[in-house]
Amino acid sequence: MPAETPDPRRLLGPLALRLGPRALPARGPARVPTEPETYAFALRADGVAADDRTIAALAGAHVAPFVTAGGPSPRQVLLQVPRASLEAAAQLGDEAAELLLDVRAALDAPPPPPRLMGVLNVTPDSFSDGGKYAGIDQAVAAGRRMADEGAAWIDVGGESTRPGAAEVPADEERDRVVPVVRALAEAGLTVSIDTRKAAVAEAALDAGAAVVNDVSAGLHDDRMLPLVAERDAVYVAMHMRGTPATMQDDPRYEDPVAEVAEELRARAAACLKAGMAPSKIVLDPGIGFGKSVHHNLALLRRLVELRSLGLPLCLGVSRKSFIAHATGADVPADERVGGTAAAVAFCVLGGADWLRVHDVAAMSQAAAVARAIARGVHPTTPAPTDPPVRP
Ligand code: HH2
Repeated sequence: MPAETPDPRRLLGPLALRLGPRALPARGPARVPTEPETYAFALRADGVAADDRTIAALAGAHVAPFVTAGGPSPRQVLLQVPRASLEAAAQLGDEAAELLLDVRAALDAPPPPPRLMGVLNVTPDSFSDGGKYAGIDQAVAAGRRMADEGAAWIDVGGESTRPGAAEVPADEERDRVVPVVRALAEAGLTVSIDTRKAAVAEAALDAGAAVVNDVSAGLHDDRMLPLVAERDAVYVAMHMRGTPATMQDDPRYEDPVAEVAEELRARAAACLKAGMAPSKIVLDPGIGFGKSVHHNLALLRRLVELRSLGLPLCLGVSRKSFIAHATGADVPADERVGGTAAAVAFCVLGGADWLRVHDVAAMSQAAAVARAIARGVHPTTPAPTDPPVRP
């Protein structure tokens, strides 16, 4: 089954990447309140000039200082583009204008509901579901069950990347995952392979996987990005500082959200440079990977800021240790479902596109309720009938 391509609506980031490597958006798109027919995008000032060729091609477009509460910002500019110019340019096939039109469309349409990625670890030692499946048949049955419960992708992993975990040799990891990937793909499910190694990703793609989920965003293995680009697979690029073996040794950030955003932006640029289409890239801030509890909580609280990256976001909060820390109790991983649901609700409100979860049915419900509170239910959703009153 072909992988669903991520929602193409948040493309301001790739557009800015094309304008120049440092011309990246500081903020997402915004309407200009005084002129309803003009659209505005806040970009980083470096590398964007009023006479930029791409901007100049958009008739009537101009660059102005970005005015914040403290006055015009020297670090940001406002790119203003009349709607007519966008449409005219798009008809001429101007690539940048088409991207801007996608952004404009996004302003009018609510974001789609997030989709779920079911976690299926075929490892002896994963922090939550390690050693859970005695054989391939049990693993495949679990993957099918997650798909029935609403998972769009089944994320198969053969190496634990929990804090302190040692690397597993590629051939061992490959032997763990390939039979499960093949069986799930043959059953018609969309399979994601959770690996840092190109050799494992390649074997999984050959066995029918459609998505590569890489916790190192290509930094662990030089061959990963060219492989994914060449195979035209969907790629989840996750943020991590260091390696699982050492990443929790006193992680430090001045501003975790700004720094994670900047580092993800660099990885997105590397993916594009390797030849991946923007519509095939998903970014993940890597909850628990080289981050303290405070860093994780800040990323979740300020998730909406990562939307300015312009690409779909994936979040993996499921059963992670920050949940136990937040409750102040030593809650075992498989008893963190309630905390996971709370975190999932924040992810939904922050604009997550993908949620990587162990408890698919419960998190599908949590995500639907969070979205309904934020946006209301769709008008065609049937109202449930009240249960009969008991005598
Ligand atoms: N977290 C884990 C593994 N892969 N991938 C993405 N994109 N985002 C994540 O947050 C993420 C991930 C770690 O969780 P898990 O697979 O359950 O445990 P382990 O690494 O011990 O197998």
